[in-house]
This record gives sequence, structure tokens and C-alpha cells, in this order.
Amino acid sequence: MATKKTTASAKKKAAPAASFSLNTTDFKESILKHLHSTLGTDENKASNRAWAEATAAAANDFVYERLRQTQKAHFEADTRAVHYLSAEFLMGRLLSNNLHNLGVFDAAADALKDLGQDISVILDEEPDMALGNGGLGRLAACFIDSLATLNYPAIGYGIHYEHGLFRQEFRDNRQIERPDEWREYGSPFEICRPESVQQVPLFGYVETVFDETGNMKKKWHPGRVIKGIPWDVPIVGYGAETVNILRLWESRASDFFNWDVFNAGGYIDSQAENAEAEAVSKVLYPNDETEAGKQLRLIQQYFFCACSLKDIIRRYSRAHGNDWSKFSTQNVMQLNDTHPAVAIPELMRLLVDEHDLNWDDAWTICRESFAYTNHTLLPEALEKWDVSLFERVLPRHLEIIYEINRRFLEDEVEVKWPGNDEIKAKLSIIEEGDSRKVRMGHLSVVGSFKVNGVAQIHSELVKKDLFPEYDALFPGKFTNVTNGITPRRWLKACNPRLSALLTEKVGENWPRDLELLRDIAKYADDPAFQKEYMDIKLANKVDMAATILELTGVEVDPTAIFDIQIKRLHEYKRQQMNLLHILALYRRLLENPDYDMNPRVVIFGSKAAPGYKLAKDIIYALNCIAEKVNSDARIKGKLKVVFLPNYRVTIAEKLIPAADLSQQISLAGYEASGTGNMKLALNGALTVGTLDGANIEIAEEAGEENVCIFGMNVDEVQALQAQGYNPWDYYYSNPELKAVLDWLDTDYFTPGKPGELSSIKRSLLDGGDPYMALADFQSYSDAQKDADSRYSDKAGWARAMIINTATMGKFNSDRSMEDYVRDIWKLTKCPVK
Ligand code: CBF
Repeated sequence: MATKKTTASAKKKAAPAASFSLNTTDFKESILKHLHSTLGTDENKASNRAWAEATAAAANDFVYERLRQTQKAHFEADTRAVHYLSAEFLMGRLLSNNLHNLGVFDAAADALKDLGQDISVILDEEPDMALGNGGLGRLAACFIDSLATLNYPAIGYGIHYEHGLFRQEFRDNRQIERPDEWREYGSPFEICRPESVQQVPLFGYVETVFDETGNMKKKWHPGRVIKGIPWDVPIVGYGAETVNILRLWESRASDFFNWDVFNAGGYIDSQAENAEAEAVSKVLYPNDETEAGKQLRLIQQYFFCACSLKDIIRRYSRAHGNDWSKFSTQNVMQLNDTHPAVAIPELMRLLVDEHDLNWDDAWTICRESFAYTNHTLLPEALEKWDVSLFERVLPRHLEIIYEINRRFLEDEVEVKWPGNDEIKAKLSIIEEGDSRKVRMGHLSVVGSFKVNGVAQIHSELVKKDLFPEYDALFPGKFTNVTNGITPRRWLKACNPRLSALLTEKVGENWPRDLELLRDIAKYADDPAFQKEYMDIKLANKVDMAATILELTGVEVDPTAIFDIQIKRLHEYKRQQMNLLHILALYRRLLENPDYDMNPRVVIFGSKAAPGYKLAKDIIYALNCIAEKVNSDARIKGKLKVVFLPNYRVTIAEKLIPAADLSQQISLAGYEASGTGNMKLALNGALTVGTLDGANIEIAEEAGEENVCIFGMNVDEVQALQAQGYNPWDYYYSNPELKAVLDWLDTDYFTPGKPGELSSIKRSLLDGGDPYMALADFQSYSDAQKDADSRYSDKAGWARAMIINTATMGKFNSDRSMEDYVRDIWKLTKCPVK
């Protein structure tokens, strides 16, 4: 375990009280008042949903008041603010989170109890707000929670998708996708702001015109204009001093166009136009790090960036009129991946074409205002748009990008590397070839003042492998900010038993200052504390076992090892390697029913992108294997496999407190950071992981002896790739591996249908095993064996879990925010009285 940092006990102090108080009686009255006057119903007939909405409304009385105070304070102080532009915000449920952050969860629970209601049933009414795919969207949600908690002026900007990430069902063991209906009956957590509607131009052509002084100007004649309607979701900081907003844009047909068409007798046409406009914010693209080269996606990206920038400019102009000299001191825009990169040419267009700034001044403002976070090195996820598509949808932006690129190549690249066309081709924002493309990653680097990766190793690889020439050209532009998670949601709210124990030991301020938990390390060898800690883990596992039974019909033993892999399904995350290990265990048990291992439940939660065939095959295979293994009496229940349907934030909140092992088994160099790894370790699980992403930093914090590290490191992976990797070598040299791979070709798991699982074997052998699962298999299997024997040592295991909880302070998203503030955003806090 790392020894450092201030002693926790020195910092022990009471959490700042919320700036209001609400006791059980007041809360009860408020819920009843809202049940009657907001929902128009009565306690004798109210549905669970009505109770939930009345509870939300009672909380909102405080949220809105704090929101008003916050906005007033920000306006009066006129301080610099960060605008977090993100195509995804994976918020999960809001009611429980808001009650916790307001400090009134217990009062609400007691009030509901007095009214004959169970708060857990009421909270279960709320659908997840799943406006994101996975890590990137959930990170954005944690960050805005932390920004509000730390009293920083910040706005999240995104898209108000009508349908978030699809609902996953299993039919005959296969994933099927159903639409998500998170706001079918509206949502009490958002406020429509029609007064801030924006118009968004699209398509059309560009005309060259001359103004009265003879200066040449460009005039864009859009072919269509759609409307962006803002919905504000209040973001309640912990302690509820600051309430910031997340502003999400919904698309609608512009009244002007629609009305014209309608008046001209084209009722059907006007409906079609409505539908087309509304399609823009209709659905979240269900991709995670896979390419989605669709016109609609480019329009989505432009739509929310255009609305957000106009909104930012509107707010700026209210205080500064037409004086642009302070724009970049007042505003910073963070690009969450390349999805909002089109904001760069859009700001140039607004400044040059609409506000008459000259190019150089506008470009200086742009470059001082944007910063970019890279979240992946996977080439397929680094967006590129066909020039022809850009030209059709955003003709003026393409011209601007060409001009940015021309100046960049001539004034910067040529100066640094005179006459070097090879480097110019590499750094050009436009990729030449059969179909020319706009490289959004390049645009983001060129147009930003800082670029950061999301874990130390990832940020190094961004510099070394992804953008080495840019790093040489722009010294100091590239930096690292390791990701984080909010301890409010991911420990305090989701694991109330452990939270209570921690509060008892280190005081109530740890949800803000997670480093305080270091203090519990001193109890790591204390048998009484170990018992308390492990009793809590067991109670959480008992709850989880009930949820598993309810969701899948599978009965599991809560004393077994709960071995959990929860994340999107992708070959680089290597669920297929976990699958091979399950088969190896099963085979060992069949060969020897007394095979020495602790009972184990392997639990998966994961969605596959609907078009990602192999990922869906892996889900199918795991479900088929689960069916067989779970019903095989010969292995005496020593191994169970569970795939929970429709994995989402709410399921994660139940699983994470119950985990013993956290599977973080990506091929080294491919997982930028991971954040599930942080949540699981904070709740005590031991990481079975590769030296990839934030796993490395988790091992540094917890100490190598408290994690199970295996597999090749990045250098070894790159060396093997360079030397020429041949998966068949591993197949022929490892009999167990060969046997489990061959098993996939039989009909053992798919009776009467041999070959149904063969695509997995094929991808690992004929397909070249791009993520080297076979190369790491033996080392993975050894690490799992090591984890199993450690589990048998009850005191040693408890100690390791306690140390994991104690040492995850670094991964508080408040720390990430302070890093961004110090190194990139340069914000000052704006406390709200
Ligand atoms: O940085 C947040 C997360 O982003 C991803 O999910 C992404 O979408 N690129 C990465 O895959 C994660 O490693 C990372 O933690």
C-alpha cells in the first residue's frame, strides 16, 4: 500500500450542512401538498409513480431555489465558466442522488414511511436517464456532479434524446434491442426553457458577397433551419450550495419553415419536415467506440454544438455586448471526445460571418477557448467524415476547415518541417485518398489549447503513438487528467451499509474528501473491523442474490466468490477471455468434481452495439454456457454463470457493492482508463486486471499485493505485435486452451446445433485474435487461481478489501475536476450564499 498524504484524522470534521433544513414532518407535508396540488391526486389512490413525482417535487422546491441563487451569484460575479460539451450524459436515476446531495434522504425515507410508503419501492419507479453508451457518458455525469459540489460555474451541454440507450432483452439467449422510453410520461427532473430556443441552419450553399466597404464576405444560404429547444436538468452539488444545470437540446421543425409549407397546402410535406427535424434528437447512437458514419450523427453533433455556442454567446453578450476581447477569459469549452469538434469551425463561423471579426482575431479566440479530451486510441473510434458529406450538410464549415488547415500547414507545419510533405500529409486535417475525409481528432488538436488523455499511461500513448508530431509541434499542449468517479453515487448512495460504517470510523466528510478513508487502513488487520466489513459485503451479496433470482431465475450462493465483469461488450475488453476461463473451470470440475476451488458466480452485465455481430455472438455464447453450467448437477453448484439483462447505471449500483472480484482484463494499451474499475475497488473488490488504463494507478494506490495483475504490459504487447503474433502457437501449446476452444465447435452448449458458437473460436484463430486473448490466457487463468486461493484466507481477503476501500481517494472525480481547473480551465470558485 502506498504511504503518503495527510493523516486522515487530522482532517476529520463535520460535512458542511446543507443551507436549509427539512425534517420528516415538513417533508411529509410537502409530499402531501404536491400529491394534491401538483399531481391532482390523493394519498388513498396515488400510484407509486405519483408518490415518486410528489417526492421529487418536494425536493425540487429546494433545488429550484438553490438554482435561482446559483444563477444570480454567477451572473453577479461574472466569473469564467466551463462549458462541458458532450454528446452523452449517462445520468442514471436522479431522485435518490438529489435527496442524498440535498442531505434529506433520511427525512424523505421517514416521511414516506409515515405515509405508508417504502422509499426503495418509490425510487424504483424512476427510469434511468440513459443518454449515453458507457464510460464516456457516465464520466460526464460524474464530472458535472463534482463541479457543482466544488462550487465551480459550469454548464453541461448535450442532446435531449427522446430514446436513450436501447433496452436489452434476451430472446433464445440472443440480445434483442427495444426502444428506451425514459420520458414516456415526462420527467420531473427537467425544465423546458422556451425563452432560450435556438435556430440551427443546415444544408444549402455559400455565396461570396461584398459589404459596403468592399470587403469580401461569405454568406451561407441554408437549405433548412431546425429549432433547438433547451431542457435544463438541475445538477445538485453535494451539500446543495451550488445547483448548476445540464442543458439538453431537443430538435423540432422551425415554425417559420413549417408554417410556410403548411400554408402552401403541403400538410403531408409539413409533417414530413417535422418528422425529419425531430429525428435529430430522437435516438442516441448505440455505439461505443465503434464507427457510426451516418449523416444523422454529424447533424446531431452540429445541432447541439450550434445551439450551445449561441447560448454561450448570448449569455456573454448580455454582460459584454459586442466586446469580444474577454470571450476567452470568460469561457472555456471542453470537447468530450471528438463528437463536439465541429464546434470549432462553428465558433469561427459565428465570429467571422455573423459578428464581423477578422480571421486572426477569431482564430485566437477559438484556440484560447477550446480544450479537448481524448478517450480512446482505437482507430475505428477516431471520427472521420467524408468531405462530400460535410459539403452537403455544412458547406460553410467545410470552407472554414479548409482555411484553418491551409493556414496551419503553411504557417506552422512548414515552419517547423520545411518542405516535408510526408509530415504535412500526416498532420493535415484533411485525409487524402479515394474518398477525402475530415479528421475530427486532428481538428480538435489544432483548434484547442490543451489536449488531455484520461489516465497516465493513456496520455503517454496519445503523445507517443497517436499524435507524436503534434506533440513535437505544440510542446506542453498534451497533458493527463486521470478520470474519477463521484463517491456520492458510487459509495454513499449505492452502499449505505458500508457508508454508515465508514462514517462511524472517519466522520461524515469522506464523501467530499475521499482521502479521509485512508484512516480505515489502520483497522485492516483488526478482526472486529474485518468482521463488520465482511458482514456488510455478505449482506450486499445476499441482496444481489435476490436480484439475480428475480431477474434471471438463477439461484446463487451468496458465500461464493462474486466475480464481476460489467462494461460494454467489445473484443478489446476481452469478455471472450473470461468465457474461455469459465469453460476451463467447468472442464476442470467435470474431470474432477472435487477440484479444489471456492464456489464462484461469474456475473456479466453488458450491451453490445446492435451492428457488432461478434459482440452479440459472445453474449449468446455466454447465455448458452450459463444455461448448461447452471443446470449441471455434476459440478454441485460450484460454478454459476449469470448474464443480467439490460445492464445500466441502476444495475451497476446494485452489483458494485456486492462484488468480490472486478474483471478489468483489456489488452494493455487499449482501455484508455476505465471507471468501473475505480467504483468496484472503492467498494472493496479486488481487481483482476492487466497493466492497462487506470488499473495501473489503482495498483499503485492499493499496492500490488492487493490486486491480481496479469498479462503482457504495453511494451510486451507492442513487441509481440511487431514480431508477428500467431494465436495458433498458443492453441497448439496449451492443451486446456485447445480443448475449450474446440468445445465451442461442438453442440455441447447448443444441443442439436453444432457450430453455433464457432464464430468466437474463428475470431481467435483464423481471425488472428486482434486483442491477443490467447496470448494472455494462461497468465489470466493463473491470476484467477491466485484470487481463488486468496479468498480462502478469510483474514487476508478482508484485509485486501479494506485496503482497496481505504486507498481509492485519488479516484474521486472532485480530484479530476481540480486537476482540470488547475491545468486547463483556470476557474475560480463561486460560492453561493
Ligand atoms: O474516459 C471515459 C471512458 O471513455 C471510454 O469509455 C470511451 O468511450 N472512449 C473509454 O473506453 C474508457 O476507457 C474511459 O474510461
